[in-house]
Amino acid sequence: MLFEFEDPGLKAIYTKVEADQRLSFEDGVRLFETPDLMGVGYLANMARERLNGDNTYFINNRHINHTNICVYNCRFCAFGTKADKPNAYEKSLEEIFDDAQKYENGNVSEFHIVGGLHPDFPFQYYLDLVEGLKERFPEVHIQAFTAIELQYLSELAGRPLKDTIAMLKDVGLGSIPGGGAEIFSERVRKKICPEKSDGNEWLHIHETVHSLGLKSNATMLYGHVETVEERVDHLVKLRNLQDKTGGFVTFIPLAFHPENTRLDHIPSTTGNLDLRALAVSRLMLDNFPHIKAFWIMVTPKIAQLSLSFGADDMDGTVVEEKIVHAAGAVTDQIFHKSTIIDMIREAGRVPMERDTVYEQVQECVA
Ligand code: V47
Repeated sequence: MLFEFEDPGLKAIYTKVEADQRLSFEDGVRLFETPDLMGVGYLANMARERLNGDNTYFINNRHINHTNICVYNCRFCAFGTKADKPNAYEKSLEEIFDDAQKYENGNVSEFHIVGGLHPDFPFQYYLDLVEGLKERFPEVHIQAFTAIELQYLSELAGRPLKDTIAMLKDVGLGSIPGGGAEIFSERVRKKICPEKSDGNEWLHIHETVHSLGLKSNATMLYGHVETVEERVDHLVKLRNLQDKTGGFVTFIPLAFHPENTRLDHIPSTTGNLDLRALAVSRLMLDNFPHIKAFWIMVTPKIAQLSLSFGADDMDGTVVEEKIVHAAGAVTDQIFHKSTIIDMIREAGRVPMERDTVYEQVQECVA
């Protein structure tokens, strides 16, 4: 080993990573706590290159946030609002179909759809949304509705969760995004999102999704009131479910943005924590094929650096993003394909355009 760890305690973890052995809860805590960020990055890069080589994935996609009106009042969220507030909006199906057409004539690989839990939209709205997009854009994969939304839709439909997801799948739902996981710790959920279903329910919903043959992503919201132990516990719970179902494709650590939220006394995350969260995720989630640095969330600069700290995916073109921008994100909302490709190449990696579930993957040659 040529690399010199500043923290000699990381050598034992190096031995495990080199032997492709599973890391323990205590290893996860050490990786978050050690001052040796470069050492953590070195280890994560070993795991990243073993799993994905130099490949760095992105997708030509469009995010759609159909409404910000929400029955919940999560304290970390600046996006959700009430119908009588001036910033409230709700999109009709026709508006959404028009918006979908606006970027590249709808010639994208994925629509990524997430929204508030609207008090009045009927279940039929969601069926028509998915079905209408699929009819108009049959080639586009629809990744829609977080676990929290799915649970709410099942209540709206008055049907068991599994039937509700199956009905959405029948009209064209292709996979489920990773949102709503926040941090599984009950202590933290009580403080930041007391109305939301608990961590076990989130896991159960994804298990149900996987049992229906759909893939999904997972997230972790970090940088608010959670402890290091709670972050590691979150990762271990995801790893356990992935052992059971194999249905997760990508993990995305989400950096908390405090502005305009009821937690705005908390400082924004640092570059050190953003890189570390990605690196520790890569190391702990040995059974997740991909780790995504969502450039909107961590800034394009950190996303680019993170390609040497465990991440192998940069999300995509995005086009329109409202959730993190409501909470003060200063990043652009759109990156053209050529910009993403240049950033990946500049970081010494190989840009690979993918579909949502990495079934069709193509190296960008031009
Ligand atoms: O569930 C809300 C988070 C999520 C804030 O699956 C916030 O590929 C930071 O899940 N600061 C929605 N985060 C976005 C999401 C996502 C994004 C990109 C890709 C994928 C994927 C999923 O955003 C919410 C919540 O955890 N969030 N408010 C905030 N103030």
